[in-house]
Amino acid sequence: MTYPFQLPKLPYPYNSLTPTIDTETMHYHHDKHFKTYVDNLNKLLEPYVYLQNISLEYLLLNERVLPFKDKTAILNNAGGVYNHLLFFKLLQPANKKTKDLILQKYTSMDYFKDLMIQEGMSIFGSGYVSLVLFPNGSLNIIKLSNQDTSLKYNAKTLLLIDVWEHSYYLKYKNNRKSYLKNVLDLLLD
Ligand code: MN3
Repeated sequence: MTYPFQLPKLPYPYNSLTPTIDTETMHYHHDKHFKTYVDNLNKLLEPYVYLQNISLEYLLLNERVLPFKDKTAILNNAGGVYNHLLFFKLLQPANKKTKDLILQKYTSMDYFKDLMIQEGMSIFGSGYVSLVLFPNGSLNIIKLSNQDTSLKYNAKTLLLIDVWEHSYYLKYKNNRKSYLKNVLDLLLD
């Protein structure tokens, strides 16, 4: 995936996650918020021809190649594109392998969900709570601030939950905890 980046189609119908996530939130989140990251990234890269055949992952992992003036904006928007790609892709019932790995380490699904909720609640401001598998086989819950990505860990992302307010505010208002609980039930039941 390189410049010009395209907004991918949502891999399932917009209404398929109701009542956990309402259709309007899905439209705003995918068609407006995600699209804005894609559009902004393209706008930022437009003047820099030398960055236009570079993959999203490379841009995020090699900030030394980025122009000083636009470095932060490029990282924020490239991170937004990378995270939303994963977020929407993973916003479906998890596969059996992921569930087995969770049970192996955490023993009980409810216990694991509680840990994810605690971590998600402890993010100050915006970000993501994620379950990643490190190359050495260790499974860990990590928190990502704003549009930081897990790329630096070279880990496989198994779960990724957006806790920016735009992911829940229309339906859940300020109740991030209830959003987290319902999303975890959707992913892991
Ligand atoms: Mn989002």
